[in-house]
Parts: sequence; structure tokens; C-alpha cells
Amino acid sequence: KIIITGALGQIGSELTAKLRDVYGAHNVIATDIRMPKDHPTVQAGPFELLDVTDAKAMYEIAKKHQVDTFMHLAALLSATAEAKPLLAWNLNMGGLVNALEVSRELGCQFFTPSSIGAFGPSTPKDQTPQDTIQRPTTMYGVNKVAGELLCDYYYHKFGVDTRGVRFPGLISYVTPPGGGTTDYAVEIYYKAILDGTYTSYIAKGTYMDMMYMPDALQAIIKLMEADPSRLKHRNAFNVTAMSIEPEDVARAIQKHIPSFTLQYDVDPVRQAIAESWPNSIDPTAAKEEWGFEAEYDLDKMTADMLTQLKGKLLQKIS
Ligand code: VAH
Repeated sequence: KIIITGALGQIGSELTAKLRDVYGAHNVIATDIRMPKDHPTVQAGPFELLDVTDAKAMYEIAKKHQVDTFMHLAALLSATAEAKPLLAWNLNMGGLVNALEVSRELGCQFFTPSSIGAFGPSTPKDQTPQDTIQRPTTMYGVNKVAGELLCDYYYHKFGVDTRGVRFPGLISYVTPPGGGTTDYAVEIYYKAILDGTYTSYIAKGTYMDMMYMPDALQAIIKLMEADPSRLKHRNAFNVTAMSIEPEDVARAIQKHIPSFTLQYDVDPVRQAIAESWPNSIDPTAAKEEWGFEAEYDLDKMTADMLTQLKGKLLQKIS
């Protein structure tokens, strides 16, 4: 039995659907801080209201459903965290320690994602190594580094089987992300279909790692099912599919929508966050220790995003 927090979020909503496909809907308990009756995640299987800062409620729900796997996705992303740093600390770290404590008490295998946001300006920016300096300058990055160390601690101190990856920016068409820095690379596809043009808040030439959501979900399952004896690292594997800048996405879109145009209105806050992160990270450890591989490159992702979004968005308009 698997419990997922943040099950209505960008990763959580698709991870819930995928795990219900793979392991059976009744084996996947979705939780989030709200419970919209008409939401597919609420309708397609067990769902519980849960505020991850409420340790007692979290334990009771996990105990009631006798979960043996804990997937902790509830968190505030980088831009939101930068706007509300204390809320971010309380939710991101409070929620994580509660989830680790429940996993320790119930003997659950544990997953939570870190991020390329766990690196800072003093980290080598190109092909960032798996093990390197991590002095992030954002509250989100502080949360992610502390989270990586806390997950290591629960493994070494209490034997909790904690695992995780450092995700790059994730691109998806199911649930629009909220409050990230990499979300320009999601919005651009929506706007390409709806308006034929997009104004990016991230500057031309700003490289960041990205990955298509299907590859992210596959990576989570592959890591969780990996033979633990092969894992030299536990919970912060660098994973990525591509290192791109806004012009790269525009060119890929123009192969399908030749008239698409991209212009810029840079947001200094999110631009500063983006510039503190790597240009590209090195996923060798994930490939060697549990066979990570990405199926989607920029062109393959763009073709699928536009096809899926045309169906989703133009249906609404028509
Ligand atoms: C964010 N999408 O932008 C998240 C992610 C690497 C980026 O952590 O905050």
C-alpha cells in the first residue's frame, strides 16, 4: 500500500495515476490539503484530506491504510518559497520530518524529490557532478539540501529505506505547475496553442535542465524498485533529459507552429533563482546505480506536448 502527499500537485497528480495503473488503484492512497470532489485523482481511488504539517493526522491515515511505501510530494516550489520563506520552511521541512517519522514508525520505504535547486552559485555549473558543493541561495534550495541530509540521516540512523532524485524542471500537460522557476517551459506550450506567442519571464540564453513528466514517473518507479545493494547514493540522484534555454523551446515549437513567436519580459526574482542553478547536471550515478534513462528529448517532448494540449485546450474553447 502506497501513500502519496501532494497528490493534486504537478508531480503528485500524475504519479498517483501512474502508480494506480501499475499497482492497482486500491493500493494507492492519495492525500492533499484539499479534496475537490470532481477531480480525477479524488474519484479514481482512495483519497484522504491531509495537511502534512499535522503529524498526528498523518500517522493516523498511514496507520489506518497500513501503508508500506511513503511518497512525499507536498511542498512549495522555488518562486513561491522565495516569496514566503518562513511558510516554505515550516511546510517543506515540517512536512518532510513528519513523513520521515511516520515512515520510521511504520517501516515504510520512502521517496521524496530533491531538485537542481539544491545547488547554488558556487556549484560547478556545467555537467554538475553528483557529489559537489551545495550552497544554494534560495529558501527552496536550503529546504532541498536540508531534506537530502535529513533523508540520509533517517537511513543511516534508523534504517529507513529513503530514496530520491534531484529533479530538473518538469514539463507536463496534465496539471499546470504552480510557483516554480522552470514553469516558463510549461506555459510556453499552452500559450503557443492559445495565443501563438509567449512572453518569457526567463531571459534568452538561460540554460536549465528539464525533463518530460513520463520520464520523471518512470525514474521514480525504477529507483524504488532498484536492488538496494547497488545504491551507493540514496536520495539525491541527479536526473535530467535535456539542458535547454527559451530559444531552444521556441525553435522546437516552430517546427509545428511556424508562426510562433517568443519575446521576453524578464522577472528579476525568478531570473536570479534560475542563474543560481546549474546549466546542466551529470546523471551518470543514476544511470550506473539503477539504470536511469530518459526517453524524451526536446523534439519528442514538444510533439507530444502540443498534441496532448491541442486536445485538452481546444476542446475547452470549441
Ligand atoms: C521549480 N519546478 O521550478 C521546480 C523545480 C528544478 C525546478 O524544483 O521550483
